[in-house]
Amino acid sequence: MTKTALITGVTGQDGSYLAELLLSKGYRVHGLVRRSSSFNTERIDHIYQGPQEAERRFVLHHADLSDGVALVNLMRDIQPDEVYNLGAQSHVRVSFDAPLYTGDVTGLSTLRLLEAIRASGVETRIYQASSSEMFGSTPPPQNEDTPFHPRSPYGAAKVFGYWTTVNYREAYGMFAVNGILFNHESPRRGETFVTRKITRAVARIKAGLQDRLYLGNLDAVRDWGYAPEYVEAMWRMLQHDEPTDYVVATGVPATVRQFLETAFAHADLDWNEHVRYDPKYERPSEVDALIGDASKARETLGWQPTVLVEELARIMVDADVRQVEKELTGAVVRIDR
Ligand code: NDP
Ligand code: GDR
Repeated sequence: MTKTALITGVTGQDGSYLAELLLSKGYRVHGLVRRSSSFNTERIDHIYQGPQEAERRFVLHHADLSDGVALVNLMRDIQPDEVYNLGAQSHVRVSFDAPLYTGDVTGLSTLRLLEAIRASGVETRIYQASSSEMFGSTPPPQNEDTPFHPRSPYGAAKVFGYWTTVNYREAYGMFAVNGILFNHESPRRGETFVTRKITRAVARIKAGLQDRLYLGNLDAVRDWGYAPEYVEAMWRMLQHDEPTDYVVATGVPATVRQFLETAFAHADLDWNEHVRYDPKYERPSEVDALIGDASKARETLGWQPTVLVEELARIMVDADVRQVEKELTGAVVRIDR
């Protein structure tokens, strides 16, 4: 029987890979898209199916996570078997500038979605995109039993979403799970996250379009994995017999500086000649080190990462070099901010 899924945040990095994965498995996929004055569907344009198409399996709906009534209506109309809540204001630095907005969209919206499921009476499984940022200042390695100590409005909002999900599982018997995902990147990563900012700068410096790259803290340690592999873990969590929470990570630490070195070296560039410090990119309180222990996901779901940080940096540089070439030949028109 064809399964139906609803993805919030379908236009984002993870949402686009997850939509591809579910479509490849024969799902009917519904995606929530928020209204924007400019195009925000670039990552899913290649799988778009218009309303005229026969047997359409990918359907987009305009809605916003702040609109609880719209969420109830969507649940009632779509009757999904699985819901993936990936929508969020997901930028940690920005969450210090827009804390209330982030608390609402990233935190409270999880509750809105869970209530929409309850109010509509739909029988569905739900995945909540929880984050390693919830661990904040608790030292690594971090696993499912590690206490949370968030260091940003974003991290605190994700803690609210996490516990709300656990509560709906305990209170109402919902199949509701948290994937506590560590940083995962790809050529589709938003351009203001540090990995993509770096790989895009490498490609532009190589092409002579840019000379300087301004960054903040280079000492932060992160555990960077490859996004297409991480959406596979999300799907596996909802196929398991028991609803429970999982850490998803590579277990391999690297500093921002090491990522820089690998990315620049891959293009035969010396990062020291191009990178400058700008305090603007520092956070009021930083998360120093995140290194995940994903033993539970490996043992229970059989999930294991294959792309580690150095290969990831090379994949992203290669993709950005191709992207800049396309821009230069006029195949893609874009404005850089
Ligand atoms: P992105 O920032 O790439 O995507 C976020 C998505 O949420 C976009 O589709 C965005 O729409 C949508 N969105 C934002 N605000 C609203 C709103 N008010 N109503 C509806 N949709 C909204 O994030 P990622 O794909 O990287 O991450 C997916 C999820 O996983 C997020 O919840 C993130 O916080 C979480 N996460 C991510 C990790 C990572 O390393 N990538 C690690 C751990 C957790 P639009 O395209 O219009 O902006
Ligand atoms: P993070 O990712 O905060 O871990 O959140 P980001 O790439 O923004 O920062 C990683 C580390 O790099 C340092 N840094 C910079 N960061 C940015 N964005 N820009 C810079 O110029 C810069 N210079 C140094 C940061 O201080 C930080 O230590 C991501 C998001 O996807 C979240 O949604 C997700 O939950 C977590 O990963 C896990």
